[in-house]
Amino acid sequence: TKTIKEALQEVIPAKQEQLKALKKQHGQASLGEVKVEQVIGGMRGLKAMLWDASVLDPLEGIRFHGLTIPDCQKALPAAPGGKEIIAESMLWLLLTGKVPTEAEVRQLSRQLAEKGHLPSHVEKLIDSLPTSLHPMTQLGMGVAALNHDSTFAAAYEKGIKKSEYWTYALEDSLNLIAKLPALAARIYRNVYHPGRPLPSIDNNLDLVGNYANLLGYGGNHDLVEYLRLYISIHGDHEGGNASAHTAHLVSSTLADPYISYAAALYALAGPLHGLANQEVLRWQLNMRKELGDNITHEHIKEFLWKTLNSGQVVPGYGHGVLRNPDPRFIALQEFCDTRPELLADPVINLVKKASARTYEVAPAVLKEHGKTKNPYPNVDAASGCVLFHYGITQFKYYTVIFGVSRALGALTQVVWARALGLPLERPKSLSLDAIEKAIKA
Ligand code: CMX
Repeated sequence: TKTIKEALQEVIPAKQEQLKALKKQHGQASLGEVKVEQVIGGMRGLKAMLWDASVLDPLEGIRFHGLTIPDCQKALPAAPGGKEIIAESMLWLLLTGKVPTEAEVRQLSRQLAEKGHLPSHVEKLIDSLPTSLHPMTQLGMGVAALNHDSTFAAAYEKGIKKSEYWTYALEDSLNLIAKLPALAARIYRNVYHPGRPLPSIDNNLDLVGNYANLLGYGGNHDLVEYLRLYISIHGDHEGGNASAHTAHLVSSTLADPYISYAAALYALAGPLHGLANQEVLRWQLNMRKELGDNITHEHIKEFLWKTLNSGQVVPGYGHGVLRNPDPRFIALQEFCDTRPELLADPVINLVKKASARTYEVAPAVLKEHGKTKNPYPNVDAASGCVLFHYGITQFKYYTVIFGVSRALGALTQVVWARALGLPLERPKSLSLDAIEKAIKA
């Protein structure tokens, strides 16, 4: 059975050749013009990054190396006794472009579990933080402190050839992914269940199986499966999203994978990006508080208008690229729909119903409001509500789970950027006067 490093080593030379030929033969070819509205409008639609592992189509949504979410659900190995995609399968696909065998995935699970414990300085750091500090701030601090043991930083300091960068970037990236469950679960324990003992990592379990155990939910098979699906499909969403792009930018300075991903986590922690899943639940619970449990479409419509008229965004709706309902939202909704026993639970039902009903009303209201280019739900519209159903009710923690997931894609690109020898990212900026001058010229 191949290791992930061996599998990667096999595919790197062809990509290096492809890049070399593209640069040599078509370096001066144009991929389109740059409009003023793109420069002043957050670079929407600007083709300016190389990112191989996933492509986001505005109408169809995400594909990972050409595979849609339903394709991945069919092709990628699940955990023993499970059905959902697991993080290791997705990581293998993202990194190598190949669908792994079951044996390859089990080997990767073991490799990650064996590296899963935290160094004591990180445990001490996390334990010293006030429990009132936002869990995302804590996660970023823990990830940054893991760079104490960066093999990339140590090797760079000693002096290594450029062609060897990727091997150290891979080692750090796998170490980081392996340690995220222990770090994220320690934060959860400290903030919400102080003093509760943390179980040790089981080398026979997959990454998310261990994460669920450490969170204290390992006995809930459905929640473990939900977390596996959630973490796999949140793994990558093209290169331009704020968190992945941040990791790419920071690592282009040859900062090691730990501090590159710590920076990415703080981009994820903004309410227009990953923090939206926390915001959705806060908004949805406020709706319930104000309108009670017998919510009608008319009530939801009024509540939506109240949000919009007070100048706030409707969290969980809209997207920088997507122009249709997010297939990740659909996959998470389907997870619920196939579990009638969950839908029958009154607590589960309340939140799910509220989000499903909002979905029935919000697109028409947002279209009438007339601002957003995409009136449909994104992944965050459903993800937090389902965690709430299963008992993870502390919604300030939700983006941490997203943060465990996004490492899969963002670190894949850090490894590939080193394998392809991509340079420092450094776009040109223009002043308002310079833009005006360029238009007149
Ligand atoms: N509710 C109300 N107004 C919205 C809106 C929403 N859900 N989505 C967009 N708009 C508004 C924008 O604020 C903007 O208004 P102004 O012209 O006054 O600035 C206008 O519609 C045009 O925006 P857009 O081009 O459609 O969207 P952007 O690419 O600029 O922004 C996003 C995308 C996601 C930030 C935005 O849709 C939003 O704020 N959504 C709510 C927050 C959210 O759910 N974020 C999570 C996204 C997924 C993720 O990253 O995890």
